[in-house]
Order: sequence, then C-alpha cells, then structure tokens
Amino acid sequence: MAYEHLIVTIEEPIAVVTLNRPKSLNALSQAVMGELATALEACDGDPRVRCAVLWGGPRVFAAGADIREFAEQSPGDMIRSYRFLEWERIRRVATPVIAAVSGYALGGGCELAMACDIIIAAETAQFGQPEIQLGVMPGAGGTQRLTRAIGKSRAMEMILTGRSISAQEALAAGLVARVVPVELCLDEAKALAREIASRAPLAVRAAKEAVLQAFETPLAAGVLFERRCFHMLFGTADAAEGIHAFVEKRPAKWTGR
Ligand code: DAK
Repeated sequence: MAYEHLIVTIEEPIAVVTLNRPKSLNALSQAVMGELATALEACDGDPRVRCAVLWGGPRVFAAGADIREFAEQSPGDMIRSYRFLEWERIRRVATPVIAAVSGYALGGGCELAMACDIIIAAETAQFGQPEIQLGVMPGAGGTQRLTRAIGKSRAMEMILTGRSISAQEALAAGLVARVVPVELCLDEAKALAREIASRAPLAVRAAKEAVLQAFETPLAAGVLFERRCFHMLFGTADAAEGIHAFVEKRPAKWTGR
C-alpha cells in the first residue's frame, strides 16, 4: 500500500515505518495518524512481519499534533473528528512496536513514543508535553502513560510546565530502555526488533498483551491474566519445541503454532 506521509519498508522479519513530513517536523495530522494506524495494523496481518520499528528520521521523531490543523478547528470539530480512534487502533496493535526516537518527541510525539512498546532514544532525543504552553493539556494519553512511566512528581513537573527532558534524563526516569548515539539509533532499534522477531511468535504476542495488562488491571487480575496466557502457550507446538530443544541442546525452530 502507498502512503503519503509514511515510508514503510518490510525487511523480513521486521517492518520499518518512517514518519515522513520533515517540513513540519513530522507533525501528526489526522491524515498521518490514520496512515500510521493502518500501517501498524497491517503488520498484524502480514506473516512476514514479527516486530515493527517506528521512527521519524535522525532530526525529529514528531513535534506533536499538527497545530495548524488545530488552529482551523472549533471545539465541536474536535469532538466530532474522533481523533482518538486512530490512537485506539494503534493501542490495539498486537505486533511489538519499537520507537526509535531521535530529536524532538513532543506532545503527541511523546505520546506516540509512549504508545509503542519500547523506546530507544538517540542522545539528541528530547521528550516533552508542551501542550500547557498552548493553553491545553495532553490529549492522547500523556497524563496517564507519562505518569505510569516516570512517576507522579516528574510527570507533573513536565506536564504543568511544558518543559522537556533529555535522553539521559528519560533514561534515568525509566521512560526509555536505552540511549545510543544518533547515528546508531535506527540500527539499534532494528537489531532489537530482529531479536524479538527471532523469538516464538505466539509467546511474543501473548507476553506483550500480558505486560500491557499491567497498565489496565489490579495486580491480582493481571497475575491471573498472565497465568491464563502461560497455560495457553504451554499447549502450543512452539512450547513443546522450545522445551525439547533445550533438553536436546539444540536451537529451537519456531513455527508459530
Ligand atoms: N504542528 C505543525 N507544524 C509544526 C509543528 C506542529 N506541532 N511543530 C513544528 N512545526 C512546523 C513549524 O511551524 C515550521 O514550519 P514553517 O514555519 O517552516 O512552515 C517547521 O515545522 C519547523 O519548525 P520551527 O521553525 O519551529 O523549528 P525549530 O527548530 O525552531 O523549533 C520546535 C522546533 C519543535 C521546538 C518547535 O517547532 C515547536 O515548539 N513546535 C511545537 C511543539 C508543540 O507544541 N507540540 C505539541 C502540540 S499539541 C489528541 C491527540 C493528540 C493531541 C491532542 C489531542 N486527541 C486524540 C484528542 C496532541 C496535541 C499536541 O501534540
């Protein structure tokens, strides 16, 4: 499928989705979000793809929602446009998605990175929720995901002032998994994606779903969900293969069954 605002390449067994609106610093217009949701959903249905990398190029990940588009909208337009639907579609993607963040990840850009499963940051990355400086506040999960990721006090400071944090601060706060030189950012994310893609496919999907349950449920319900997933995986051919391969001291061959 051809996209206007994205470049999607399949490098089996991973997909690389690149935001491609450099003139507006990859501002996330509704059209961009629609294409992005479609591209990531397509990964779920593509047998060639087991993990995806989302990136915005070396200069900027995304400078947030498209403020020019906001300027044209009335409050009624905003409510009627169902902007949250694309975000919901992205939230439901089963394929693991790694955000490779280089440069600005602001507002919706930061929220998009946090909606991914793992963030790899370049040394140049800056994370922030500057919406307060526009007279609004985060609207795509920032108050919830940032707070869960870095704790109340630091999230409050960022959200109430609009100030950004550096890649190193994001690492110390637990927002990102790793900080790497900018020229290695995409390659590191791809290498990680390939490593994840080399694991048993059903186990990867179930494990992602179970980790995400930690954000949705009380502990007891989450632990129960985990146990159910574990029991389900125990009945798969891949579990039998993985366990026998260990005992027989040979590499496992996954079939995704
Ligand atoms: N939208 C549109 N255009 C943008 C943009 C944005 N967010 N950010 C930058 N641009 C455009 C600039 O207007 C400029 O365009 P030209 O003037 O060249 O035509 C070009 O990109 C280059 O930007 P600058 O000249 O400003 O570049 P600098 O290097 O000087 O500064 C900057 C970079 C990132 C510090 C600055 O551009 C900036 O502050 N940008 C705005 C950052 C921001 O406030 N982001 C938060 C936006 S609000 C929701 C879903 C999502 C959201 C809300 C609700 N629902 C589901 C309900 C999200 C909201 C937001 O993200």
